[in-house]
Amino acid sequence: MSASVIESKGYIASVEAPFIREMSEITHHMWSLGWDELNGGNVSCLLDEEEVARYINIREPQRTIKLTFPVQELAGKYFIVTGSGKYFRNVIKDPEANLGVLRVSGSGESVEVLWGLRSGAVPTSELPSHFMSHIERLKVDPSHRIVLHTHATNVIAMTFTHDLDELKFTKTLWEMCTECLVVFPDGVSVIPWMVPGSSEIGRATADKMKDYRVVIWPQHGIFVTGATMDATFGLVETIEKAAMVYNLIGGREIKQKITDRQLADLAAAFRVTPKAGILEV
Ligand code: 2HA
Ligand code: ZN
Repeated sequence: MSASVIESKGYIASVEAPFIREMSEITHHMWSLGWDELNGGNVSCLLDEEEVARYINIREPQRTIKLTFPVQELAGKYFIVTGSGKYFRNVIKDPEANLGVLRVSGSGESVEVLWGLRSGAVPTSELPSHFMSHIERLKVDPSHRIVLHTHATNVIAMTFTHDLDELKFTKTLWEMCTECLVVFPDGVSVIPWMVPGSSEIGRATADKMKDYRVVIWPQHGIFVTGATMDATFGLVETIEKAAMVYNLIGGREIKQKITDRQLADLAAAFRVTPKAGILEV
């Protein structure tokens, strides 16, 4: 990555800021996995004011962008987000053009651009789903920080051939790799196919986020939340791996599988509580 440093009214807004570096690295990684073709995918991360202020002038916003959906609950909060129409492939080469650091205004009706989104760029088209998901996850998990959307290839493929009932979908994922139940005992949720970028898909996604960290968008991708980039990305990796196994064995004779009794034993051994209504033991 370039070590360029941008002087801004006495502050040093450096692309070496840990939160800018983390976003640059994770988007590059996701692009390398083939999940984020073209401008597919978007990430947002809640930041602490003190951390932002160490690298960026937070007193003089560069411009304000009106939101089509008010987010009073997030007033005054800081985020780093990917830009609308921006390619994950390019973030690492030019973070300032492809990422933005925002503060939600006091009224919750607009965002102030503090850094990045160069040349009039705007935040991700999925900002409604991101912001509404942040609101719901913060209510149930004070350590929540990240919302990540990606076009994970095998998850998308699985939504063509598998029943979209979320309990059945979760059970199949648990059965694909032993690790799955331990990593997401709370399961995955699924919404119907909807037009992306809309407030409607944002509301449907956020509604699921009251009970789940994961929402699958059929024939589109996956929305995942978490407290750290490692945990959030690791969750996507694990689900995508299970979906890959499902797709690899699809249509072939199954000679043995993990039984419900074995899944229950696994949960007991790792002290996790499987989502109710899935295992029959
Ligand atoms: O950012 O992934 O869902 C492009 C998308 C829309
Ligand atoms: Zn998408």
